[in-house]
Amino acid sequence: MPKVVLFLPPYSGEPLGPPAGLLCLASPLREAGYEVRIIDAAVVSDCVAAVMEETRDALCLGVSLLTGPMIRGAVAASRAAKALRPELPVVFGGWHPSLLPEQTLAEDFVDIVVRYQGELTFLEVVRKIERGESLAGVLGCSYKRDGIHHNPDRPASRLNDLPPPAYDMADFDLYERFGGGRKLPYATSVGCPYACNYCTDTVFYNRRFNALPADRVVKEVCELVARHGIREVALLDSNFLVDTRRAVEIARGFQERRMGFQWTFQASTDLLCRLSDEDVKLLGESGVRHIGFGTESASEEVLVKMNKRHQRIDDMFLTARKCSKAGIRATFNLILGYPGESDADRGETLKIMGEIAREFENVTFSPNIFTPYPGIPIWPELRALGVEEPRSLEEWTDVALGANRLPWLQGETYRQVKRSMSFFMLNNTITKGMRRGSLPLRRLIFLRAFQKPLRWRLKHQYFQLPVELWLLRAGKRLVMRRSLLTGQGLGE
Ligand code: B12
Ligand code: SF4
Repeated sequence: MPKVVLFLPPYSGEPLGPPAGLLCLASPLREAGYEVRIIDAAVVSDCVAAVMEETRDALCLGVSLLTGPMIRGAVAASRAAKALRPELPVVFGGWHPSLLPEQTLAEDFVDIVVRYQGELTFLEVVRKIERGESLAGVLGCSYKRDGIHHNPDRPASRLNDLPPPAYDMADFDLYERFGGGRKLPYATSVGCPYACNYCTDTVFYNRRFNALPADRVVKEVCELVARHGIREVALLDSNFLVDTRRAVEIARGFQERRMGFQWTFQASTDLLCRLSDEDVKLLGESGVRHIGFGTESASEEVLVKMNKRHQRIDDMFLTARKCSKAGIRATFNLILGYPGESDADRGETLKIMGEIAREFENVTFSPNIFTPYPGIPIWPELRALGVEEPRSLEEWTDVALGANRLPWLQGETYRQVKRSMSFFMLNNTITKGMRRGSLPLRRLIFLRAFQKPLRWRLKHQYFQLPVELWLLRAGKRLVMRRSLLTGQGLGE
C-alpha cells in the first residue's frame, strides 16, 4: 500500500489531543487504500527524525500549519525530508498555506498547497502523485510546474457528506502521558456567519456555517467517549451556537446518554443570550464546563471598527450571569491595540471588564495585543497605518500571539498597555482568590496587600512605577492567556 505521511509541527502549550484536521484527511485516504502515518510533534520527542524515517518510503509528505511558531517546525521537517529525498512531493495545507499559497510555494521545499477544506482535494492530489499525472484541473490546489499555478477553488463539501475522522488511529493513552489529559477534540461544525474584520474564519470558510446534524454528533461523540475512556470533549467549532436549536439538541442528547464527560466550546455572546436560562442550565447539566467568548472590546467605537456589531456590552454581562447560574466557567478574550483604538477606548474596555471580573467569579479573561494574521479583511488599513507584512513564509514565524508588530503601539504606550493588562490580571487573581479561597493563605495575604493601590490604579488608569508587578515577577507569574476552547492557561 502506498504510504502518505502527515505531520503536525510543534506548538506551545499542552497537547489538545489528537489532531482532528489530520484525522479528517486520513479517513478518505485509508478508504481509498492508502496507508497513513501521522506524526504529531506534541507527542513525539524528535519529530524531524520521525519525519525523515517515515518518508524514506512514502509517496508524499503532508504538512499542516498555522501562522506563527509552528512554521519553524514545518520548515525544519520539510527541509530534512527533501534533503534525504529531493524528489519527495511535499504538500502544505491548513490555515496558513491556504491564506498565502503563492508565498508558501515560493519556498523550494514546498511543491503543492492544498487550500481550505482538505479531504477531497488531498485525496485527488495523492492519486495524481501516485499515477505521475499533472495536477492541472484539481480544484482547490496550487502547485509548481514551470512556475506557480492556482487551480480554481473547490466548492466546500457538506460536513455530513464526509466520512468520520479516523479517531481509531489516535493513541489517547499517549496524549494523556504527554499531559494533555484524556481529551477528544471534535468539530461539529466549521465556519461562522459573522464577518469580524480581524478574523481569518470569514476568509477560510466564506462565512458559511457547515454543520453535522445533532444526532450524528451525539452518536459519534458518545461512541468515542465510551471506546476511548474520554473525560473531556473540546469542540473545535468557530461558533458552536450558530444554530441554537441544534446546539440544544446536542446537549440534550449528551445528557440523556449520561456518560459523565465534560465538554467545552467557543461561541459569541449574542447567541448565548438567545438561549433561555433553562437551555443554558441544560448545557451545564449535560457537562459543559467552559465556554470561550470573543468579546474583544468594551468600547462601542472599537466594536464598530471590528465590524462586530453583534457583540453588545449588555450581552457580556448577561452571558456572564447566565453561565454563572448554570455553573459554567467562561473566558472572555480581549484584543488591545486594535487600529483606531484610543487610550480612552482601552480604558473603557479595562473598566468594564474589571466590573465583570468583580461581579462574576466564573469569568476569566485572556487579554491579547492585536495580532495581524494573513488574509484578514483589515489588511489594506493595516498597510496604510504602516504595519509591515512579512514577505516570506519564514518571516510569518514571528507573527505569534502576544508579539507586538503595531507601529502605533510602541515605546511607553506599549509598555503602558502591557502593564495595564498585568494589573488587570492581578485584580482578577486577587478577587477570585478571595472569593473561592483557592489560593494558599500566604500568597493571598501577599496579593491582598496590593489590592487597595491596585483599585486606585485601575480607577485612575495610572500604571507607572509598577512596584507590585516587579515583586510578583520574582514570584509566580500571572496567567495571561487562556485557550478559548478549554479555558486552560496557555504558555507565554
Ligand atoms: C484546535 C485549534 C488549535 C490547536 C491545534 C491543535 C491540534 N491538535 O490540532 C492549537 C492549540 C495548536 C492551536 C494553536 C493556535 N491557534 Co488555533 N485553532 C484551533 C481551532 C479552534 C480548530 C482547528 C481544527 O482542528 N479544526 C477542525 C479541523 C477538522 O479543521 P482544520 O484543522 O482546519 O483542518 C482542515 C483544513 O485546514 C485542511 N488541512 C489542515 N491541515 C492540513 C494539512 C494538509 C497536508 C492538507 C492537505 C490539508 C490540511 O484539511 C482539514 C480538513 O478539512 C481553529 C479555529 C477553527 N474553528 O477551525 C483555531 C485556529 C486555526 N487557530 C488560530 C490561531 C491564530 C492559533 C494560534 C496562533 C494562536 C494561539 N491561540 O496561540 C496558536 C498557534 C500555535 C502555537 N501557539 O504555536 C487561527 C489560525 C490563523 C492562522 N492564520 O493560522 C484559527 C483559525 C482561529 C481563528 N479564527 O483565528 N489552535
Ligand atoms: S464571531 Fe468569532 S468566529 Fe465569527 S467572524 Fe467574528 S471572530 Fe470570527
